[in-house]
Amino acid sequence: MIRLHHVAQARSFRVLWLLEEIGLGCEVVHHSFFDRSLRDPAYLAISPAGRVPALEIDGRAMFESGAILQYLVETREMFGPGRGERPDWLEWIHFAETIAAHLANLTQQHIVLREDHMRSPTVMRLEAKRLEKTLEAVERGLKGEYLLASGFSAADVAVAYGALIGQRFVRLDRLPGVAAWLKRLEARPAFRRAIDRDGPPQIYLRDFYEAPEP
Ligand SMILES: N[C@@H](CCC(=O)N[C@@H](CS)C(=O)NCC(=O)O)C(=O)O
Repeated sequence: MIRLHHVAQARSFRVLWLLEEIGLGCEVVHHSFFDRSLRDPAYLAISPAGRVPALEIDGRAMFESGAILQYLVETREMFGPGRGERPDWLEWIHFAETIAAHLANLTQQHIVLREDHMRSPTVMRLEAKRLEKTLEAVERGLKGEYLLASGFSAADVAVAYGALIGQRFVRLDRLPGVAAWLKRLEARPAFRRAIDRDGPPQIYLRDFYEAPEP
């Protein structure tokens, strides 16, 4: 049995979604950021920094969402790059974490730091701008309907998580290509199934987090 360790709205959604696309059944173990379960020694044995995702599969456990996506694509031979596209595919799989670094900073600023005196409006504005730049790169990089000319791939899964959460910090009005791509991906039956299994929201409770004016 494949077992995914997951927190609703976290990067583990990438793995949940790709497993649904491939059609691999899995048990989802729902964790919370607030109950210390990710710091339990048993969990640290499979995810050494206590992060999600972790995936128990093929007799071992794996951490790092990009590595897990790549492993699933390579072992199940689905949703990889087309001929000649491997460099682009790898770039996008890893660029997903460039986007996610800004999401993590914005999440910390707007959500994790609860008191106003702990937050920096400058960092909030700067990180929202830097996130927007990464999404502009996606806007320019789209090749028709998806990131790769050959069609839907795990690269869309990896990067779309960034746009999905990123739209809570950056308005997509100026990024019509990204907005249309996201809509197209959200209409996929596997995406809908993954959303149904995601669990109640526990990180992002607002539709939009505005950076304070200077
Ligand atoms: N690069 C890692 C990042 C994993 C990560 O930081 N996940 C966050 C959720 S999006 C987490 O588990 N945070 C819990 C914590 O920092 O304690 C990946 O893509 O798997």
